[in-house]
Amino acid sequence: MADKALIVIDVQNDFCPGGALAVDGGNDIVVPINAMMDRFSHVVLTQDWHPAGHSSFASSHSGKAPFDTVTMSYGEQTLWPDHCVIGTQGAAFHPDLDTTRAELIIRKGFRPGIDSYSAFFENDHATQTGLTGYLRERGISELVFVGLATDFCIAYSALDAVAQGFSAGVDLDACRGIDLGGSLETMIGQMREAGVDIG
Ligand code: VGL
Ligand code: ZN
Repeated sequence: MADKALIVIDVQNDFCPGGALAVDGGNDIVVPINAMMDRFSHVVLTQDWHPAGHSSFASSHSGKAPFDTVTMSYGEQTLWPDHCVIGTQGAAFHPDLDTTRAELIIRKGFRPGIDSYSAFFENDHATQTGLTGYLRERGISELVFVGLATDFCIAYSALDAVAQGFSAGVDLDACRGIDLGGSLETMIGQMREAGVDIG
């Protein structure tokens, strides 16, 4: 087994049915993801982790509704329902996710003024989470992404991974998407074009 990591993105209660930003079928991928872990020498989990009143929440912008967009200092930002608030049940991992194999848990989106879809960079494409350094120091160069949501956190993570020279794959059977205005097809196309191995 080469130094290959399974990167499990945001399998948290708020992205599963019944959660604040539920992704259709989000809970269906938990068992398949657990089963995949044995095929990898390393497992990393990410957790969307926002303070109350985060700037990506529609409730923080007067007159705005979830899924509207605003312009932030770093560019256009989609607004979301309040979700994954630090320390809440919604921010916890799905109770059936096997977290025992995880060597690292990366939390992202905790700066009040900036959102973070990617596991590597926040949405300004400059603020780093530390994941790149961790993987490089440990000699891990092959990454497979699974989790939620395909067209946001998975796509941004996989695109950043290839841009930084990692080999990156996405196993779509173990991902589910939000699909805002065709974003699922758009982002899958962008990943393919960038050289992400879409399985
Ligand atoms: C995500 C929207 C807002 C994701 C996180 O995990 O894809 N999407 N925060
Ligand atoms: Zn979020």
